[in-house]
Amino acid sequence: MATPTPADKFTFGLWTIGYNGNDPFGGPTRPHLDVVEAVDHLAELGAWGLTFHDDDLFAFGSTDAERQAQIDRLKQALADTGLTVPMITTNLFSQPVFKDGGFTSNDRSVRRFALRKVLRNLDLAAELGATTFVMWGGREGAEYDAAKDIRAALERYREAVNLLGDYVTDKGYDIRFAIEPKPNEPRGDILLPTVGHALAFIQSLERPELVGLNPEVGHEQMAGLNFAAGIAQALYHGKLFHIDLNGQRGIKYDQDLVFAHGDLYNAFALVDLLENGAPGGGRAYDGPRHFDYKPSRTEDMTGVWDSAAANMRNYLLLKERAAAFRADPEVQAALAAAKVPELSVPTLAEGETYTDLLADRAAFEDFDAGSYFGAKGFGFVRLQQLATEHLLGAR
Ligand code: GLT
Ligand code: MN
Ligand code: MN
Repeated sequence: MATPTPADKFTFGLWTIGYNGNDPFGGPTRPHLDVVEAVDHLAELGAWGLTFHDDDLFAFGSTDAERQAQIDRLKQALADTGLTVPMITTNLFSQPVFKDGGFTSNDRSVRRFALRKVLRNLDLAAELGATTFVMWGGREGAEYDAAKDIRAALERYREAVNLLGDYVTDKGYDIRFAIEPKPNEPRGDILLPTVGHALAFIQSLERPELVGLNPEVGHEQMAGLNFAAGIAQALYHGKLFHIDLNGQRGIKYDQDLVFAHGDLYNAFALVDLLENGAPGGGRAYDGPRHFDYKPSRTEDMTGVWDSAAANMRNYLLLKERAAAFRADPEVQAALAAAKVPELSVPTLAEGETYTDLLADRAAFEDFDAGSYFGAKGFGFVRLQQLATEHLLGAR
């Protein structure tokens, strides 16, 4: 059962398996990975799709002919393997021209260039049938407070996303945007640093229905936040448009480890939420399970493909563990004892108003708050131990 098939909807960024090991302290440790080889290997491993930045597929500054040749090679590889391209994204961070950002650079000409780069990439997304367009604004930020007018930057961000919404609407493209938050790295502070910031920003847009989130495990954890809880809130607002799965161990640089190689408890909670978290049970999110990880630079190409497979296997193993957790009668009893289902009961009865509540003496005047629980606890620790035992395969 822990063998991936396309029905599992596992997808990988070309920049993930294609990461050559380059970091701020040392050069590449692996050769360049060609897109056709990437597609072939992913299909063999049971993945469903490939995602990429424009500059991953054809080098920045390519001629139209060079660009088209790479698009054609990709299309042929997709046709040969059945792999899909459900999402694409734009690189607005690698080239020196974007050193102060793309949509929010202090320099207006850079902002206009960034928009043109994205509009061109939207046409490619439509051509390839991608329905999600991710926007990670890694360079949209600053190191120094006086260097960036944050409110002006947010206004320019808004202007950009509004324009992109007009474009896909006028063109009739079946594309939605997914903003990917990150607190820092490469900028000292990045705009829209967490899920919560991005949710608030989306509500300020002219077409909020076109824009949602692409949260990444490690990015929320870099901010010390609970990723599964953030995903639950994104789902609550109907804004989980895409997801970047990987691993992170604590508040430090962006590790992009294999999924579940970081905070294993939170990975378990996340898979349980995605697979079993719909109201009444079942899948709470149906989109791609997208891995955005970096094979460590210590690994050779065998290690790259082993780590790609490990992402998918870990997801499926956690899915099995989560199913066993939910099916365990002791877990169900512990959930009930902890009153977890009771939180879904509205606090006021149907039709009840604050006037009725004020008249209800049992709710206040006669409510013995001081000794209500007596010595009785909720049993949350017992529930967590049951989760631990399922996670460890002890039940
Ligand atoms: C970059 C970043 C990722 C984003 C990618 C999309 S690019 O690798 O670290 O988190 O998802 O632009
Ligand atoms: Mn990351
Ligand atoms: Mn990411």
